[in-house]
Amino acid sequence: MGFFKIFKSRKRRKNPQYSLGLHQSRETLGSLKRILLESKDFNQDLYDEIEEVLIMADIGVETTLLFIERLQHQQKLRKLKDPAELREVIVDEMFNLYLEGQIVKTEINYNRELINVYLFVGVNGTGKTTSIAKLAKILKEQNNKVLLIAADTFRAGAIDQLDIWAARAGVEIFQKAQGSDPSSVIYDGLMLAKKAGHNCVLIDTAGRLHNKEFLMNELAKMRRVIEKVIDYGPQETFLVVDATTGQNGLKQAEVFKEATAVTGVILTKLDGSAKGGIVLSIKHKYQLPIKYVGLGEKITDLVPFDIEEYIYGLFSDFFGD
Ligand SMILES: Nc1nc2c(ncn2[C@@H]2O[C@H](COP(=O)(O)OP(=O)(O)OP(=O)(O)O)[C@@H](O)[C@H]2O)c(=O)[nH]1
Ligand SMILES: [Mg+2]
Repeated sequence: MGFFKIFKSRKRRKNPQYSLGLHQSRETLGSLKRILLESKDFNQDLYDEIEEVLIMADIGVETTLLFIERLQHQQKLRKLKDPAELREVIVDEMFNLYLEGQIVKTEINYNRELINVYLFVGVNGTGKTTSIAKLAKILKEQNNKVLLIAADTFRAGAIDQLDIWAARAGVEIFQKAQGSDPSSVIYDGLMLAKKAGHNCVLIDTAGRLHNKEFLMNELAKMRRVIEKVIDYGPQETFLVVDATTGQNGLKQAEVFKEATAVTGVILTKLDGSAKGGIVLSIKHKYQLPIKYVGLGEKITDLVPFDIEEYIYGLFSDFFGD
């Protein structure tokens, strides 16, 4: 049985945060329903229209073309008569596309016995600092002793901003003066964590452009410092991507992947984006798992990525409710 039927029959409880957060993307992809219901047969115009919507939803040209091929293949295989029947195929194939390839592990790497270091990187303004606060709160509620390290010593106000978020999350922060070498802040912060027994350390870094060589080199240095203090290195290096920047945002993924060993993506601002299809591009093109998604500005608006909730959130119109 495909995902569509399973989901329909299971009557699974949906997470309302996903449905709310994805409303803009759902409007984009929701127009597929009208296109399918209004089409009389499977002609090229129909597939062109589908293609246009998928590109608008930022699934990306490459992934969209592959996706359309799969729809056409399934249409023949399942001997479909009515374009409306493609709703089920679209949902099933979205699911398949996400799941295939490398194993998709969405939960974060975590070991109760170790100091878990999470490094956050990304371009300016993507939501690194906010996501750190949100994740800190989640980890704290799971009874971890959490420390934030303010290694964005570059932007004026960045340390104070993290300080405010630390207070909101109810966790501790390690900071030095603005302008300090970020690697030295990380070193001292990790030494403190070792001494004081923090088991989760979240490191905020300055937003950087992926074409600024010196900033990218700095990331490599930060990593070396982490490995010096904690020989197994960071449990995760999260690339924080702003969903509203769409495919442009994704170009960063490649460069950041080269500069440092990115282990997963935190996709923010999905609530303000009509480009929810970006999830498929990230997985299909860059083989990076999405670990969390940001669905709003509040401290509780970070949720673990869940492909079922996500596809349901995008296509709930297709399921008839
Ligand atoms: N709607 C919405 N806004 C978000 C989300 N995540 C972050 N933001 C907003 O995005 C803006 C930038 O967030 P920051 O956390 O400061 O981003 P940053 O990556 O740390 O920025 P720099 O340190 O300047 O590189 C803030 O106004 C946040 O409230 C989200 O999931 N949804
Ligand atoms: Mg920041």
